Amino acid sequence: MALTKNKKVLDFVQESADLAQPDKIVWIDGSADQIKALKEEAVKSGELIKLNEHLLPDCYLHRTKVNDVARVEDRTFICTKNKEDAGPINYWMDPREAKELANEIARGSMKGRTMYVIPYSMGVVGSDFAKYGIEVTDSIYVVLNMNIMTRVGKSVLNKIGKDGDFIKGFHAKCNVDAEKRYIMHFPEDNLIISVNSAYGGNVLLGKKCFALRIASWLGKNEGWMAEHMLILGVTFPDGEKKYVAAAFPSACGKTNLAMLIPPKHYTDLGYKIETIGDDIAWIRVGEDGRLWAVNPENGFFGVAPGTNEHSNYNALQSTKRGTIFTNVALNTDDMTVWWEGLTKELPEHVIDWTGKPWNPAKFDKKDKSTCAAHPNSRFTAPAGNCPCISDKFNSEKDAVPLSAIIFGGRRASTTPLVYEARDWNHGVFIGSAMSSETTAAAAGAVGVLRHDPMAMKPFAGYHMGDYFAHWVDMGTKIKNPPKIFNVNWFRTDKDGNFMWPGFGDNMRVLEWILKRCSDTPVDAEETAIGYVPKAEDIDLTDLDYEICAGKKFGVDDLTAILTVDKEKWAKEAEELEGYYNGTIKDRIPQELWDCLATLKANCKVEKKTPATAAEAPAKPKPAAKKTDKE
Ligand code: GTP
Ligand code: SPV
Ligand code: MN
Repeated sequence: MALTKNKKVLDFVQESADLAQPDKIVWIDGSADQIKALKEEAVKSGELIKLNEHLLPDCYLHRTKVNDVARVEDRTFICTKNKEDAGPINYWMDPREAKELANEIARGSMKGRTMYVIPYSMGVVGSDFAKYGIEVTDSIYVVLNMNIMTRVGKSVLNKIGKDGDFIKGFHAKCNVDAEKRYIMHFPEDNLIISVNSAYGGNVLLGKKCFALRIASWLGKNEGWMAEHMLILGVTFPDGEKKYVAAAFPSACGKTNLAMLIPPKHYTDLGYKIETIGDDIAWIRVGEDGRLWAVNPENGFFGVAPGTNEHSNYNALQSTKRGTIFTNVALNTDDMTVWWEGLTKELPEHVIDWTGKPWNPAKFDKKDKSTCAAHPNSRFTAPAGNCPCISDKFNSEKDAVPLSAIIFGGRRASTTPLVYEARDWNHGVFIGSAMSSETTAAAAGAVGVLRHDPMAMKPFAGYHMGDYFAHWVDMGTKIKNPPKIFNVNWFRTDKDGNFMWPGFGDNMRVLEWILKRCSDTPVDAEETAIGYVPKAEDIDLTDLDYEICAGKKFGVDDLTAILTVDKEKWAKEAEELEGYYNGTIKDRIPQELWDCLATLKANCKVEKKTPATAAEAPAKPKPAAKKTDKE
């Protein structure tokens, strides 16, 4: 029975049913009984495998089709009336053609099936930041994941009320045909359509589709920001708390940084980290002229491989109950889960992510096809499970004020461990200049260096140049802006070893960042690219990291990864100029051209004080660089 009298909701559900022709419509009320019954049904049909109730209570394993294991960027479309509005970096389709195509694919596709209607909230229901959505889907997996990742149920319909607005989301699994897979966004109609997938970011429509692509569009028009950022809080030994947001591309360390456990040296001093979010931040300007952020999600859709007790204890703990695992391996000895990096020893009796027995003897770390778990296998875990979740996370009023924004990516060379922007616009420039090696989070080649401005390349719902301009414009509205930094945990030596320990030891960098945000900032070195720490100001106490066999990390190694190589940066600037001049050109704000000119000038001449005067950028050279390994 329909759970609302809202005509717009009822019309959307009816239109969806008329198209897909399900046998049955079930409204998700969010009750524990209903969710329990759906889990039982999914176990019966084989869609979910029940895991060991004693070791992993209320946890399940799901395997997707092998052609459906990640976001599909080349099948993701922004469907605006004007192609220009979607911009050159997004794939675009005419909205009328897109709807016709989707209708053709989805027509009758739910025959013999049930269509579930999921009312959900991004943000705490009823809070100032909250926005609501209705997703219809024929997948129980989607219902159960949305129930973890968002706030679901009747309370949402009550808030939408009799004529409130919401984002419409239509999802039909169809035949999971990769050739007919489309993830379509209609920002002008508050509509998302997803067909022929049943995987994560393609189908949990509250996440990337709504909370980033549609929300970034709304944010531009309404004066706020939707970003691919984690949010964390740091408590200092004297009890003071500061908050930080960080944008890293997919599978580049947001979940890990958000749940970081500081080295013992720091916990002994009294430092503490709390998590507010690990993937998405909605950010507004507060009355005090600072930026305030919330995490609109209610769970973590985290990367499984590499997660273990030592690398990310808090994430692992989060998966111990009420979790759905996707495409990890099944340990049949005790019906628990396994993935590469969970334990050093390889378990013997394992079914791999495709459902076949796995032979540990054939496992070769360098050959992903021998892995038991898919490299983009994930856990969907309730945020409330996380041992270090912040008390601000679920509170109706509490956004958190940001002291710092951090950008970062996977860069084998060039980019130092950390550096600080000279001011807001320079920070925006640094974000716009981000490049990172691709990961398994999206279909396609892995390890290819590509531009991923602000980690939003796959997620900005409109023209990238206008998105940059929005950032610049926000800067004019923030009286007390956060400082902006860039980090790189992924520098490698000539043998491909990571030169920085990363994970918990990133606390050492975080401390420097926050010391730069204090009223009496620690000193820094002004370089061609911004402010870089003096090596002695990063605390290496008790750091015990072996870069490669027998070689322990020392101050020299720190100095090496803090060095700014002007020659490399001159090339970087030239390559960036090619990117700017490529497709975004006309809509790149002048402020960013000025920063580029400054960077070029700083890298060219040996000067004590870096130049700040803008020079006209030289004629473009097309971008050619494909890999970062030099
Ligand atoms: P999405 O959920 O895809 O947006 O990813 P994310 O940014 O949350 O990435 P996540 O924290 O899950 O990290 C993904 C991968 O990066 C894992 O394989 C981690 O082991 C690795 N990683 C994270 N932090 C570090 C680090 O500090 N150093 C190194 N070397 N690897 C890291
Ligand atoms: C990402 O790819 O950035 C993710 C996973 O966080 S997904 O939800 O699939 O987009
Ligand atoms: Mn993400």
